[in-house]
Amino acid sequence: MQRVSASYLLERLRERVLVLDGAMGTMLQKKGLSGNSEGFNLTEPDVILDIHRAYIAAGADIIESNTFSANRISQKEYGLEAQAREMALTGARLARHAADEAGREVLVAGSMGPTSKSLTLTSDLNRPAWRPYSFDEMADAYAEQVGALIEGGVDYIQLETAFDALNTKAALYAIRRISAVIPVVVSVSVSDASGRSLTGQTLEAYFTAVRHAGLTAFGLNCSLGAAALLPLIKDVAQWCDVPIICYPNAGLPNQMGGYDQTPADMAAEVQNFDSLVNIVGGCCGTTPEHISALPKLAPRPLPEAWNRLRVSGLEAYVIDTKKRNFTLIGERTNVAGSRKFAKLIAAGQYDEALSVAADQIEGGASVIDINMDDAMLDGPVAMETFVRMLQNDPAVARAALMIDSSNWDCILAGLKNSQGKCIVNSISLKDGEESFLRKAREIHALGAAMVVMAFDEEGQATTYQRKIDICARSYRLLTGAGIPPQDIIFDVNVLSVGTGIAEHARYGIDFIEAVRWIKANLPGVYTSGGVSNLSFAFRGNNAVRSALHAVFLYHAIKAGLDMAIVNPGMLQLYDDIPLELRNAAEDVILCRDADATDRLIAAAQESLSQEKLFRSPESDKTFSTFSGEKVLVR
Ligand code: THG
Repeated sequence: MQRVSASYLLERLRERVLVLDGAMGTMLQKKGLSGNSEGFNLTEPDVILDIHRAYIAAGADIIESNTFSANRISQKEYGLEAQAREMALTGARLARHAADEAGREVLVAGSMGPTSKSLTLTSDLNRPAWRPYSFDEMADAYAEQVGALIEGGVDYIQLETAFDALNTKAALYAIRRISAVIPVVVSVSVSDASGRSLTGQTLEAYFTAVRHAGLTAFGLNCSLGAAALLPLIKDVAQWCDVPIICYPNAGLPNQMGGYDQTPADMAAEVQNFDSLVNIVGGCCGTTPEHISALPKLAPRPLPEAWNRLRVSGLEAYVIDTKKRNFTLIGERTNVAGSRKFAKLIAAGQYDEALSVAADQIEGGASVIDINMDDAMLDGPVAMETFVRMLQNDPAVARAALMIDSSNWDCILAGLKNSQGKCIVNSISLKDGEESFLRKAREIHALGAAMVVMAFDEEGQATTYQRKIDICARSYRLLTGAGIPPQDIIFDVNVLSVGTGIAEHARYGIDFIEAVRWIKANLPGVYTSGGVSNLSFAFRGNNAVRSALHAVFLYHAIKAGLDMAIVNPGMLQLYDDIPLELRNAAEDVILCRDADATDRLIAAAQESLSQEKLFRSPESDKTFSTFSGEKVLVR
């Protein structure tokens, strides 16, 4: 039974700054106990209890269980993985016991460290895509620890000294698998004063990647002393929409690796955290004397919750529709959409394949669409390898990822190997409500936003009415299942125009009008589309293709389109298109009259002869759409 709820904790944090205890390891060392700290829960329980009591006597409102490394992965280094659960359970019980005998409210935080293994960085430079553990193995180890901590009576879970957001996501995934309600705090340790995680993320990118689990607080511990953490905490306070926690070391380490900042000196530095934090305490080198010396601080007022879509790679990216920053998603890292990329992946030339991603970022893409759906490839393996390799190239890793596949295992492979906040492309009602909601919940549990296609049990929506009906139904189902509206991106199917087939004539305008309806009627959601689909009938004629894309985007953005999957290298501005071509493209997209397509084809031939470009005889006759069927081109 959960003792305190997240809303109860939030109320306490609104009233005043709660004081967290200080270091456990420092106190064990002072008592002559070194080595496997968590092992002392089993062999020296009275010593652990006395340390908890000393911190409570020093005024701590929260004590942390001595369970930082009480997980199978960390304990394996001592050959004690079989005892990990017992260490976690006993550690939680000892802290609970000390808190319950305090005679006032003392909360117990169940401490969980990051393990010494990274899911994001390789530990073998000769094998850049190799990892010592998979996401699922790490989540399983964490699940065992969380189960024991909850059984032992902790009030909430504290993921601390976190250095890799993918490890943190595995922990959050494990926690939420076991309890939907237990409050969770995430505290990151940065590698230096620049404020990046060990794996290279900014703190904002990190927070963006882990926020989905419903955090009770986010902040920083360890790393540096309070003075050096102050500018980083000021940064966190700019964008963090949950309470802030900070528990610094006792200054910077001395030449022996020890800490000798006095309680008074630390207290003076912590004074500067006034109105910036909601939980404060101590990390390495701090003692009960440091904790009792901490100054009384005013709490940071609780900020308003985010309601915009934010994604991240190494850096955070806000999709802010009000500020009209239309977002480009690079389409070329798609084995079905680029022959060049497909060849590189088939040949295992991942480094060159990464340059395809880098070029798109150079061309203005903030998000990279990755698709490995090819019958000749093992999609999940190719996805895992590409996403892992990507971490080694900071120019590519800085962008957010859109994981594009019709194979669910391939989507999971992308999400379980990305440290940032991704977008899944895509889910739909194609296989019914149950499968739709199961996938949506899993995507949310893994921390990603999702593209929802206008597709249902009857098939793909091609008309305005079907597009908006399916999106309205999807919205009701998803928000009812707890998916935040800002993590929903509707794609109402960009279909090929100018094919000469009468039923295709309204494809452009119906997309645009459906986007307008969604933005007016489904609050909080985003819209996207794969623009290059629009012009498949004009393959080989890039002048016409990019004119169609530019005109389409011009009108779709005015109707409220937030982002699009595009070839960033082939974008043109509306105003730069030759007038005759632009008018013809506009007539087709807005479906102005029955002859529009003929005029565009004439303009196309004109521009083709001008550019001396010729299509091959085969590509003149047919083309495949992305849904697979062949369509005749006149
Ligand atoms: N919606 C969503 N996802 C999508 C699409 C969509 N993913 C796939 C696709 N549609 C968007 N991506 C592309 C990628 C490439 C092309 C079109 C759409 C393309 N490629 C060139 C061609 O076929 O002519 C290939 C050129 C080459 O080989 O270099 O046009 O709508 N959610």
